[in-house]
Amino acid sequence: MEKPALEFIEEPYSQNEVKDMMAEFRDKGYVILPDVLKRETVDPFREQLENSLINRGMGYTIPHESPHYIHCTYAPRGRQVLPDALSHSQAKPKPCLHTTIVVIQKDGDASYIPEWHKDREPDGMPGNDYHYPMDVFLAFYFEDITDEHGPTLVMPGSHRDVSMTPFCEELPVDTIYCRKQDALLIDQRTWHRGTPRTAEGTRFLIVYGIYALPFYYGHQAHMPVSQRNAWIHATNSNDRVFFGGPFAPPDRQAWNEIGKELDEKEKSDAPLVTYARSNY
Ligand SMILES: O=C(O)CCC(=O)C(=O)O
Ligand SMILES: [Fe+2]
Repeated sequence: MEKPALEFIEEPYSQNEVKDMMAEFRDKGYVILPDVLKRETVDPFREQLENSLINRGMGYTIPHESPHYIHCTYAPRGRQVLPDALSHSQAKPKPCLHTTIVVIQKDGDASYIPEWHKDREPDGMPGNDYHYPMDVFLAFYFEDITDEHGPTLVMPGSHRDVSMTPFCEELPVDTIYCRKQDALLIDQRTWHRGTPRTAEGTRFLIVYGIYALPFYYGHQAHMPVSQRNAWIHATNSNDRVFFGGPFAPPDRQAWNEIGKELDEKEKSDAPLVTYARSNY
C-alpha cells in the first residue's frame, strides 16, 4: 500500500502556547491547532485520499485498512495537547483513540453533511460550571477552508451551558476557517454542524474521537493472567468490555501478526512494545 505522503511538524508547541490554546478550548468548546501538518505535504496526501475513495453503498469513504485512515493521529502537536484537553489532573490520562469518522462530500452530494448536533450529552454538568470532556474530536480538513469549502460551524460556549442551543437565533455562531496544515480540536458537547461545499472538488473531513484512559498512579494498566483468561473466555459483551476494554479482541489475522512480530523481534533484539502482566 502506498505510504502516506503527509508529514508533521515535529517541534512541540511551547508551554505558553498550550496554556493559551487550552484556555480557549475550555472557554469556547473548540480551538484551532495551528501548524500541525507540514503544509507542503498536504496536497499530495489529499490526492492519495482522492485516489483511494470507495463507495460501499453508504456514501464515499476510504478503506479502513489503509494507513491513511489514521495517519493524522501520529501528528506530535495533536498528541501533545490531548492530555491537557481531557483532564486537569497532574497525573495526566493516556489519550486513546476510540472512533474515526470520515465525512466526504463528492460530486456535490451533500447528503452526508451533518446538521446541528452535539456528539455528546452534557456529561454530568448541571449548570454552566466547567467539567472536562470525557472525549474530544480532533479533525483535519486538508484544505484552506473558506465559505465555499463547507466550513464547520460551532456555537461557542454551548459545551458548558445547556441552555445555549442553535435554535436560539440571537446566540453567536463561529465559522471554522482552518488552514490545510491546521487541526480542529472540539469538545463534543459543543453544538456544531457541517455545511455543504459549493466550490468544485471533494470535501474531506477526517475526525478522530479520543477519550481519556485514566492514569491510576501506575505506569501501565495491569492485566493479571486470571483477568486475561476472563477476557478471552467471556461469554457476553459486557464481560468482554469489563475485563478487556472497549475494543474487540484480536481476530485471527491480528494473532498471526502479533506472533510474527514476537518471532522477529526475539530474533533481532528489537524493542517489543507490550504490557507486562501484573505479578501481584
Ligand atoms: O461535517 C462537519 O463539518 C462536521 C462533522 C461532524 O460533526 C461529525 O462527523 O460528527
Ligand atoms: Fe459532530
